[in-house]
Amino acid sequence: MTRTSLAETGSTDVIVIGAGFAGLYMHHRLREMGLNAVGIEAADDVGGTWWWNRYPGARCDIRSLDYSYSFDPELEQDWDWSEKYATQPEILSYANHVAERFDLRRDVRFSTRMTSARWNETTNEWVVETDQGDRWTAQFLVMAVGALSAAKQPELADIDSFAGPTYYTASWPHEGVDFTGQRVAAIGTGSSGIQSIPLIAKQADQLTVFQRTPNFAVPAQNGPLDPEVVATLKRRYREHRAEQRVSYGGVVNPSSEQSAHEVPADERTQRFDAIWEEGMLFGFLGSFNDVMIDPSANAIVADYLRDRIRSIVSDPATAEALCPTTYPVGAKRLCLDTDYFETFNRSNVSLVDLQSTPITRLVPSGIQTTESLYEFDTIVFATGFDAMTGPLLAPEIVGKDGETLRDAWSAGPRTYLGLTTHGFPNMFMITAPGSPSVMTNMLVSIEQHVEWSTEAIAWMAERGVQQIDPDLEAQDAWVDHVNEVANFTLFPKGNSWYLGANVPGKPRVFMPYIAGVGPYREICDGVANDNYRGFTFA
Ligand code: N01
Repeated sequence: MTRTSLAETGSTDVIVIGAGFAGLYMHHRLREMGLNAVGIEAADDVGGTWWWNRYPGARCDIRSLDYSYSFDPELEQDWDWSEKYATQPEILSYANHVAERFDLRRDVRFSTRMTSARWNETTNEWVVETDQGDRWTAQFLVMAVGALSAAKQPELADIDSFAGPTYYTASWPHEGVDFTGQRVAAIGTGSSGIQSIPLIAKQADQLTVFQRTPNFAVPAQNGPLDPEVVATLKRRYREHRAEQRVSYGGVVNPSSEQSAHEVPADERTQRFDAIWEEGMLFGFLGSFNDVMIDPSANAIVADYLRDRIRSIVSDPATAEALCPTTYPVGAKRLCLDTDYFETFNRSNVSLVDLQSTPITRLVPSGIQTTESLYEFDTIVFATGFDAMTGPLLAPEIVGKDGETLRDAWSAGPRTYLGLTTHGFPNMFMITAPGSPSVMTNMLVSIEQHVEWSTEAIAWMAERGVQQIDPDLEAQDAWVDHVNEVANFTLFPKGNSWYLGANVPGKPRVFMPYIAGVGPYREICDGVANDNYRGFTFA
């Protein structure tokens, strides 16, 4: 589906950047409202994160029955997921199915990257340019660019000097990679590394994992979905969706009203065992009501998860190196794994702890650490993303008075409700900083953002209003509130991408709003019902 057309110029109602789950639903809603839209997408088809991240083992860490659109009751009845946690190919098939079912590709220019967007104060329009030479104008601009879509190169000296092939999990070759007979290095042990390492280990001759910070991981306990479970859920899917919408994380998980200190140790262990056996990733964070607030409650969960690592990994030194000790559980995103820790018991797998022996540089034959030279045929980088702000700041976005978004956010992102930012009128952002986004089931958050934004557009059309811009005071108050909620918890207590800590020089600001999707939805609805309190219309 590579683009072959010549540069296009034109005018439309809304320009939508991105054709992942957010962009697709936005196109659907806009069409239902009778508005014209032009979509711009860098990939050559729909799917967003699921189009790019094709590394072995890539799968969702939200249960497949939850990680799907709720906007169409027939769609959710017709589609069948095969496993508890869906694989990347299956999720991509779902995105393709939705695009076909609702004819959503029609308005999207694929293989096209937005390079700039400028607000024209005379015509009250956005002027968007692309790397294909297109120039589109529209009253509204929707940035549906994803939160984890700007891959990050690791800061390693002489990174290009390695003579063999290198692969990034975030832009994996579509034809796959055969590691048979190879000596492979994997750098990075976040979710992407933890999912891909067990499968690479099964194929490669040798695998060496370079770990800078160990992560807590919980086994997916994945498997085929029980048809009975599916049928039962499908019978009450509508109620289930309603529960998701008012939940904390966009999934319906039991959460405890008890403090970890109120419960005897053996009862706590039973509860943790049940969560572990169930493969309920975020169940650990809600296992007691103080896990993400009280360091000593958090330490109880951390001790349990470290004991699990020690019980799985045979070599005590390797087990200790794999145990996270420098941050609370949940302060770096919890990972969902299948046989990750077990992989270190294989004779062809070894671990290099970069805390004791950092990488000094790459060389043509491999990786040089302060201690040894390791020689490889191939290197896999699972080194993460410039999260949340990266995709929004990559193009040049220029708002009122010629101010760029990069300047406006030079000390960190500033949004009102995580949906809009002052000085950039008529620009809506889907799952941006200041919204629950990455802390939640993204499908639930995406639907809420798309619905809120399109309802605001419809409200403006009914009143003949041309321009919406959040007030600086409302935005400042929102940013303060987002920080206040975050600082009440332990979430900011790790060097995580939530904080931008993984990108050298990036302002350290806790970006997601962590009060939960239910309370957040109430706030957004309250603002809308109060005639869009905090916004100025022109
Ligand atoms: O990225 P990460 P990711 N030298 O930033 C290391 C979502 N996701 O792609 O922790 C050596 O978590 C870095 O080390 P450190 C999910 O939200 C979901 O794995 O910075 N190492 C870290 O170990 C997830 O959280 C799924 O010290 C370097 C790793 O690279 C988010 O995407 C699957 C380095 C990066 O881990 C990001 O996950 C995959 C260097 N110079 C992703 N630079 C699901 O299951 C970085 N590292 C749905």
